[in-house]
Amino acid sequence: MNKPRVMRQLSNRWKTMIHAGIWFKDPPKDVSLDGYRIDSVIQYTDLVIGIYFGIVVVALIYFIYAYRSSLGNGAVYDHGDKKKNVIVTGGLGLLVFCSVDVVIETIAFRDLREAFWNFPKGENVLRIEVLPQQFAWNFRYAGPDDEFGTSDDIIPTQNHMHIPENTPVVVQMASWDVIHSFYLPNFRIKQDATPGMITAIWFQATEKGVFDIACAELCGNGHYKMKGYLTVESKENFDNWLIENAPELPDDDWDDWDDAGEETGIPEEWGWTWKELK
Ligand SMILES: [Cu+2]
Repeated sequence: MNKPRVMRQLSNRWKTMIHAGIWFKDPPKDVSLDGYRIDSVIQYTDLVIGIYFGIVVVALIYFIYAYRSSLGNGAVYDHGDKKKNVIVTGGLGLLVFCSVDVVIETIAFRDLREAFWNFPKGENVLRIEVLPQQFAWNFRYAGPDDEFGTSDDIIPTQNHMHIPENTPVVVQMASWDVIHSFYLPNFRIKQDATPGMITAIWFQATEKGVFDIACAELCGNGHYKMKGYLTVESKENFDNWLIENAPELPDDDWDDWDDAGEETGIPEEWGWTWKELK
């Protein structure tokens, strides 16, 4: 027998909520070189906090039971401000601080140094400029001259980014309007795109496939639909895709492109000179 539609919707909603609640039990598949670092910090935090939470709950239940009211056993009021109480409270606070904050800070800075702030350099690095707008993603590839902001730049269809597998990718981004955040759940990276400045992030795909690009910063009424698609493919397919998306170039004149922005409201020449990273 079919369940009524409302019931089905409700149970689907519950499934979604439960799924969201255990995100890190069943996270989006990690298909990146360094994503495991993020996962391990989160798993460590979850584990330690889970253990402490268990201890607190057990202690609470024990005290509630052991000191429950009974005949001839009145309530005792205690402000907990004796030296002994202060030492125990301070000590426990310090234990939590050292075993959670200090440890994850140490791991996080090691990961930043070794991976996330350690931008790859060299010939094989793919550079992409990203310009989010309300509510879409614009991408730009340097084209044959290897320079951005020139007329041979390759601008694919909005919301579609392609990269080759096993190649380091450096993304620089700026925003056309408000703050957006470039989020690749399967790569465990997220970076704000802020008006007036250029920010950067890098990653490397270890598997082929089509993955989500999400905006992780509430950027307006259409934030929810600001979705893009990242296709990871072989180097050969990627090169073909670039050729397919290459602009037709009558000459080097930007003026020919004046009308190009009619659809998106953004002129085609939005790119900037690549900012060399230290
Ligand atoms: Cu956005």
